[in-house]
Amino acid sequence: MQNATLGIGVIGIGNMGADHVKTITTAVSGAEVRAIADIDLGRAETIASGVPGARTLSSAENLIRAPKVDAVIIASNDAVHAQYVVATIAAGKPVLCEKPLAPTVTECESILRAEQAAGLRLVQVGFMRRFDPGYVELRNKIASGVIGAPLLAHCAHRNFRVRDSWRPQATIISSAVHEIDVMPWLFGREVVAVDWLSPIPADSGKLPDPQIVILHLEGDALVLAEILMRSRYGYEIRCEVVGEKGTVELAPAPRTVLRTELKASQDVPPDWRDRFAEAYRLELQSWVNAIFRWRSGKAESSPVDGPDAWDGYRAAVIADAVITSMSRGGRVAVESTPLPELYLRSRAAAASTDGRETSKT
Ligand code: ISE
Repeated sequence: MQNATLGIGVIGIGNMGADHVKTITTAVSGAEVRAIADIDLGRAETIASGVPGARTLSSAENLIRAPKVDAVIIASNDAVHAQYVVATIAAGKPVLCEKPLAPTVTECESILRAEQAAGLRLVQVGFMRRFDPGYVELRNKIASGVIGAPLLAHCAHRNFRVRDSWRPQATIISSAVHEIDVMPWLFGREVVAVDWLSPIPADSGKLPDPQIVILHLEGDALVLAEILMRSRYGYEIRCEVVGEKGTVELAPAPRTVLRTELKASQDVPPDWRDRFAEAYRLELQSWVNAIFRWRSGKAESSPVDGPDAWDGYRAAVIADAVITSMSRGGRVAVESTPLPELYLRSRAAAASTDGRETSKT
């Protein structure tokens, strides 16, 4: 690291990349954005011009190699995630890759191989819900045993709208992938099979809206996830977990209720950047803190604090099974894969110190 401030390079400056630049610049301590790369050079320059000390680099590869870049955020098109993640691992730098880690299982496997060859977990995946205070509380409540063993979850994942170019598979890889990641984490159980249902066949040429994704978890638990891509009223995420002796549910996200002129109302956000703003901030701050701890040689052997490449790979395996169910119908089994030594060690260490640091450095 050049000095006490961590230098971050951001690849891909669409909505999510720009949002990360803003959050790091205004709400994360110990880090600054020093380089930005995007195929749209004009947009990259516009964003960089608003960030003191940041400049645009001509390619993602140059950004990854740049000496002033200590750690990399990948928020580019999903199709190039794997190639940039592998290049960042080769450079020995920590990387936070937006979800999905990569759209295919094969690409995720290439990332796992690269990390294992490096002998170090360098990759964190942007499953930000694991940092959302509501989801964290949900998980703690389930773990406390207050609702008894969790039996079932009802989820709703509603996008305000999506572009006409969205294919049915994208709804799983880009949207349902969050339930696919977060539900096993909440329940502490693996997914063993999946089902996909929609009144609109995936090969009809229309977006299958609505869909139900069913995750069968170990121990006979079920997750029913409604995936709706065009709610037309806003972005909303719901989750209620039913246990043997009670239920626990995410509270509606808005913090206020407005009462005026004989009406009470709450805002519905247009998208995930609003809804999960605090989760993104905590995710980035935890990642930066973990990199500092790793650099200082403290306990952790890795600059990752949150979902790692193995979690990204498992999500891709499960998403792939959902897409198979979508195309051929019926239940599809999800094979369990033996956890490689590198990931086994980190899970054992996390189990002994469960709880996440969210304070500033
Ligand atoms: C979007 O790409 C995201 O990343 C959001 O987190 C997700 O909720 C949404 O459905 C996706 O379209």
